[in-house]
Amino acid sequence: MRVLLTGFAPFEGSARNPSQDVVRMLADDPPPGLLPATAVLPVSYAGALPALRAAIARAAPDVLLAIGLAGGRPHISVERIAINIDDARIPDNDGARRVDSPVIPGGPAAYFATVPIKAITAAIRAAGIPVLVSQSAGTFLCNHVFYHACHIAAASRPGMRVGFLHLPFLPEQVCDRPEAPSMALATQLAGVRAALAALGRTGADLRVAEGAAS
Ligand code: PCA
Repeated sequence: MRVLLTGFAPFEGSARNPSQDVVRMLADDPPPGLLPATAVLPVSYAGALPALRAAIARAAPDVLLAIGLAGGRPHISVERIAINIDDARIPDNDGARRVDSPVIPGGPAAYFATVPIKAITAAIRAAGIPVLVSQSAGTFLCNHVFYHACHIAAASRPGMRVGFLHLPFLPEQVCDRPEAPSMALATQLAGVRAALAALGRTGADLRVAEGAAS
């Protein structure tokens, strides 16, 4: 199984992004039997897609697992759905801001992740790490890249499965607001390792409920 892991650069004034840290650590110390290709994408509407395309062309992956930060969530999120909208509270790292514009004009309203999200969630939970299936990857660069990745798979790489994980803040990112939830880097890394192990084990997904009641 050829795996491409992507993370994102820091954004919104922070010096860190746990997705970048985790991807770099997995490049340096890959799981047994898996040599993932890795890339850190810029938090930039102009730059993210070319970087993603280049990484996919280089790696020709069977599975693309993209990873980003969802600051404020207390758990790892296994994203179910990418939607065709950019609508951001903040500008990207180039100062560009998008409000209510489609990621791809004329594209489908949404794509579902094509990795087994329930099996991944179960594996992360079995490792003792807080995790939920998430029904929204937001409407900023993470959803933007997730949508583009799904679109590339649908349009030209039918063999490539696509998934997205959102990670919490690192403790170092919330020192000055200790009420904000965070998760140690080692725990985040263990969660992504558990997700990769699940990808290696399963093609079909588990049929267990994870959805929200409201
Ligand atoms: N998180 C942002 C963009 C980059 C990242 O790591 C998001 O959730 O859209």
